[in-house]
Amino acid sequence: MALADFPRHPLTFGPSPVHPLDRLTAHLGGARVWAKREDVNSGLAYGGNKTRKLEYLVPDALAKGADTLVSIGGYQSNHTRQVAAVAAHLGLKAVLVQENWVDWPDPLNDRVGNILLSRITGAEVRLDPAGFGVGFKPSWERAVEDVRAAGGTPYAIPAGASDHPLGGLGFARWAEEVRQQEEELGVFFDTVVVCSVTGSTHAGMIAGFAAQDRPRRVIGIDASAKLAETRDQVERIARRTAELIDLGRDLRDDEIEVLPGWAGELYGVPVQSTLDAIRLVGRLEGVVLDTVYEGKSMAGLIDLVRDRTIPEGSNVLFAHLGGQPALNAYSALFRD
Ligand code: 5PA
Repeated sequence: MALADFPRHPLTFGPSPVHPLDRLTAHLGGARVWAKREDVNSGLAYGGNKTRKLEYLVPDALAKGADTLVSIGGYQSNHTRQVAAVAAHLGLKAVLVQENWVDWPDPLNDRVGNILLSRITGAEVRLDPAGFGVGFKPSWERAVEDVRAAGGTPYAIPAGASDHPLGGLGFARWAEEVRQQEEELGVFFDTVVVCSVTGSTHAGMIAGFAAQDRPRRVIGIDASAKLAETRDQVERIARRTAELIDLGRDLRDDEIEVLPGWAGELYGVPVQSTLDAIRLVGRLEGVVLDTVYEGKSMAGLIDLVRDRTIPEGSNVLFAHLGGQPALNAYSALFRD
């Protein structure tokens, strides 16, 4: 089936904006840097990359008669916040398992930011002490069972909506959207930089861009600090998505590129390069990045532009995937 034939339930405003980051470009003195803004892609609780993925899961959930979306993430998960808002928008319930993925000492970690928004939009939030891991968890399976036992019809959405048959479609479509925007802008983005953790954002892009004629480099920056697992997940989902949209060929290994170097030691804990990137882009552009994801992928982009891995003369597109609400749980880092 071609991508265009999959049912899609629009949850976004339309194509997300693309614009140059001219002051950052001048500061770095190399490739021209642009951003495509998933952080402002929807009116549902600030949107973000999961809102795009959910556009393809929602028709499946509705077709199956679901009345409750069940998902999982850390206390400050952006994904579960978007599931909660989408459920509210559709008149469904949401049950969210929120695990202690990040050993972060902020006393309001389980109160402010994303988890606050999930509560406001009506989700049932279940705090769970389990640590970071994007695989299938007993707590999530229990939540699915509980909904069923109470007479509901659950629809299970894995961490980041990634390890789901339709999880890669949202960003395969993103690739097509980029192609159209390039035509309008008269520019070609030879390099795309994207943050990768549960993998289907990056994987969907790989599958989507592989269907286009002009080759480009899609660089995933690992923010999980578990490189091998993230790379496996990206590869698996990219190949599955390529098959699903009838790409007609196998993906080559060199199309799957996840780089380590900016995640630090632990998922969710920023390092110096993360904080430097957040301050730099905030001060030069007025664009806000978060401490868990986008600050890390931007730190990668900055270094790759500086060291000419992304050559001068390139147009590099930074996929801004959202995530700012979590900053509320990191306020102590920005007091000075
Ligand atoms: C997330 C993920 P993938 O998980 O698709 O690789 O995307 C990484 C990513 N940027 C990048 C932002 C702002 C993100 O929220 N967030 C997860 C969450 O629970 O919020 C799935 C981990």
